[in-house]
Amino acid sequence: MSEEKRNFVDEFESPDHYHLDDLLTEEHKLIRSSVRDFVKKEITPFIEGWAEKNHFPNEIVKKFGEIGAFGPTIPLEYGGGGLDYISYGLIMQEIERGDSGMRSTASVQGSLVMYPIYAYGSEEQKKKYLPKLGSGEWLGCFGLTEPNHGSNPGGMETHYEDKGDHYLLNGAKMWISNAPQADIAVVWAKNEEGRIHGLIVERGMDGFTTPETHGKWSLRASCTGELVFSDVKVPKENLLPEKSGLGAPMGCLDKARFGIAWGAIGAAMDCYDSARRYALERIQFDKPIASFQLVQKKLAEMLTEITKAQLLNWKLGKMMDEGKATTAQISMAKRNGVEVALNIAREARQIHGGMGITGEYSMMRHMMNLESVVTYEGTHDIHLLILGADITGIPAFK
Ligand code: TGC
Ligand code: FAD
Repeated sequence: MSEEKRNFVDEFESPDHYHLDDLLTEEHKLIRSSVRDFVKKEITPFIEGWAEKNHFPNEIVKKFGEIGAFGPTIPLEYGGGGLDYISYGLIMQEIERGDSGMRSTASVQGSLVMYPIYAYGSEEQKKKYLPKLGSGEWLGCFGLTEPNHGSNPGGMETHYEDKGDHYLLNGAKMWISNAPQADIAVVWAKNEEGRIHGLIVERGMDGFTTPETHGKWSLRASCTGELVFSDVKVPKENLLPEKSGLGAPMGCLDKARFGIAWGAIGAAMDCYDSARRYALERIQFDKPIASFQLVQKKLAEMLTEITKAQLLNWKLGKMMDEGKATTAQISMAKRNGVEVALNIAREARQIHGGMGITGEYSMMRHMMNLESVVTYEGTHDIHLLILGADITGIPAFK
């Protein structure tokens, strides 16, 4: 399926009111422009059709691999990009400027599948899986959430028993991005002592199925599903040996939440750019609507929030590179980025009037997508509580 939007020209321009490009290296700018060109060619002309038909374009996986969208911070020798965190952020920003679901595909593969194998895996696991994941030959998914345990993953019921020459895995995961198409799943499960470990489960293992989740009004171009394990025999060499406990999956989420902070601002930039153009072109009362103070207020506030978020993201990227970023700092950026993007999508849609509810423009799709982004990788309120615990020293989750 490749229904191109008729007469569609993606004229997106990046707002840079504060000359934040001065904070970027030439390499950063080159990476950003090459991913932006890719998105203009391979995503934006088709995305409304994919979203409308609830279609995940499988062919995008190989293409993402070719442009280095998978695992940008993983070393080159393991099939990653060997880049810094600002580069990773810029790649996520540009892809989500096109669509949050497309960014989901890339950030799950890089931060939630490649990263745990790289950080917690054996040398054999790294050599076996990472190059194929980095190139897009294989697609992976990350199974943490369960039907009865979303915000509270520590309560998970999925478990495995040591059967001598293999582990026997039982349980179910829900709401898993990429699941129906994935070749492998990094699955978090408890052992007989109740300790959480990561296991690599491969498609084709007996008793492992990945039913698709239907009826989503959000992330419609991303595929979501369940992971069901019914007496799945997992070879012992598929256990990630180097880290266990809830901190292992949470460490992956730190990386992915960083990507979301940048990605969401990409969606906001797209909405702002579309609203600015439309306001200048649309005539009411014999004037462009951009000449009315209330429309200018909306645009001025959008640009202010985008600029503030870009600065926050940039500083966070620097701290990630230095290995100094804390989970609470990442929570602040993820929470802020998504809230800013959701507000801007709503305001931009209003500027487009009735046209704003159609697939002629991107805001409605961004807005619906962002309802997932504000929920996954920790809900808006869970990130507030992570910040609250950091500020007061008192966790208020329980
Ligand atoms: P708590 O008692 O706070 O911590 C338990 C253990 O985990 C450690 N830990 C971390 N370690 C490293 N990095 C982090 N970010 C960590 N957060 C916690 C902690 O130090 C402790 O270790 P130890 O050794 O002392 O035992 O845990 P809690 O049970 O009270 O829960 C804390 C809470 C609520 C903050 C956490 O569980 C949480 O963040 N919940 C939200 C769940 C979530 O984010 N799920 C995401 C699923 S994946 C997903 O959504 C992918 S969407 C992808 C896409 O499509 O783009
Ligand atoms: P719940 O935890 O049931 O929360 C419901 C409400 O209660 C929320 O408003 C929440 O903030 C609130 N709440 C919960 N606990 C507290 C508390 N202590 N204090 C105050 N309020 C609280 N998971 C994966 O593992 N892998 C994936 O790839 C993945 N992809 C996803 C893709 C999509 C499209 C979606 C929608 C979700 C995905 N998820 C994935 C799951 C996602 O991480 C969870 O939906 C999320 O963590 C919230 O869990 P829940 O849906 O069970 O909500």
